[in-house]
Amino acid sequence: MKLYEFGPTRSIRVRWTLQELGVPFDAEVVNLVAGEAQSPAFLKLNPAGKLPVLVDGELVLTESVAIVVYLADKYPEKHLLPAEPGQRAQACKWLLFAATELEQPLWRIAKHTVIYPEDKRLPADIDLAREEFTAMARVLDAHMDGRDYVVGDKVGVADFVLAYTLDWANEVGLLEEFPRLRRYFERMYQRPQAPMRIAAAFASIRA
Ligand SMILES: N[C@@H](CCC(=O)N[C@@H](CS)C(=O)NCC(=O)O)C(=O)O
Repeated sequence: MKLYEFGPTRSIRVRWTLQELGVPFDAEVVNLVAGEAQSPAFLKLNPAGKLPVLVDGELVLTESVAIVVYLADKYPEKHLLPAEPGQRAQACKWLLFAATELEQPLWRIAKHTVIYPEDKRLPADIDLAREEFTAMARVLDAHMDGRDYVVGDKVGVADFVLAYTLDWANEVGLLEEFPRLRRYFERMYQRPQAPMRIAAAFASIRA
């Protein structure tokens, strides 16, 4: 298996899952800053020009959430997704919640602060996105009351995806009113196979 990745990006979710599974994999850095995701060779792998990409034999898979679900399914003995359909559906729900309700406003904040050229940035959308993130973080925070993991009593890919997404929120100062969520994602990053935190990954690409 080969993971195409770059520093602080969503490829961290896939690296985290691979490291927790303890399976061998190759990794290739695609330097987004240098525009390498737009090279013809990379666009053949992912026409969207985005990371992460996982190649496993004939399978070329994009979308970080789809990749972590694939990996959990490929190694069912590691129990990174519940087998029971109801519990599995809950895990999928939180994976989608992470990508659509939590990450989507974070992505808007990133675009309107650093990614878009200045003349395309909409400062008003930053405020809206912060409000939307906070409302959805409240939902997760209430759910985490009395829980160690987002579903059941075992760690799984939904915890890794949520922890990465909460680390991102923490980087933009959105977790100040959520000490329980801070404790949750920091506990996940204390796991021995956890990847680099986003701040450290940014520092590593600047070095
Ligand atoms: N929904 C996709 C998002 C992928 C994505 O936007 N990746 C970013 C890095 S985190 C990227 O490669 N951006 C390059 C670009 O937009 O040019 C996923 O979760 O995999």
